[in-house]
Amino acid sequence: MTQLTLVIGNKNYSSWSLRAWLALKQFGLPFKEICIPLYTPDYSAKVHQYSPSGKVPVLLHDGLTVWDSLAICEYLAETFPNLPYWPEDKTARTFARSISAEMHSGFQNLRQNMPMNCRTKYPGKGLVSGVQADIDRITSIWRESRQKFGSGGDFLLGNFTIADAMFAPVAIRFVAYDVQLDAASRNYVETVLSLSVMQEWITAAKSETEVLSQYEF
Ligand SMILES: N[C@@H](CCC(=O)N[C@@H](CS)C(=O)NCC(=O)O)C(=O)O
Repeated sequence: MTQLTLVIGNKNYSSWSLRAWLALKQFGLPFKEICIPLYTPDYSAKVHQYSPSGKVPVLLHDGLTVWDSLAICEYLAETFPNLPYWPEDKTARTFARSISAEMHSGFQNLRQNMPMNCRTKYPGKGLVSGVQADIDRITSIWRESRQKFGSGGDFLLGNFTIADAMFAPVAIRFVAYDVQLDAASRNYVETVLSLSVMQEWITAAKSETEVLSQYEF
């Protein structure tokens, strides 16, 4: 197999990087990792060596450059059709794609006010106007997905799919900010966080030393 290379940011803060990293790791694809710490003076120059958008994550494979987390996930699904990146059933797949896109394009209030931080706990912080509405929509998506399509396993569509990779950073946020959740959502958060690859990411994040004050309270 041609080498896969994933360019990511700090594991402690870069939620978009986590999504693409999980999509590779959880499906057992070997890849080389290049980490560029975010917002250092030479960050922009370094990341532009790989990414036309100047953002991480970026996947390099077979002479191709794929940037943006969802495009990377779709590229992996297309390139490795034998891996169950999306559910086989069309109805479930359509739902999975829709909620993945909704996560990718939405929830700005939650993303801005409860930035991902694997290292620190900020219980009760960030719950400003608009954030609870994002939390309510996310937990409603999770409940609906589990109820309609989740009978084959503990993830949103039963088995782990791209949809779980897209929502995984939210699980870290909900624990970090001690967000009050219904039982089904709490179970789902536990399922995601107990994945060994999630623990691997969180352990690596905790060993990082860079502190980005804009993501701390
Ligand atoms: N929509 C993009 C968002 C990527 C993104 O915003 N990445 C952040 C790090 S988590 C970044 O590189 N920021 C650098 C910048 O905005 O200059 C994706 O899904 O990959």
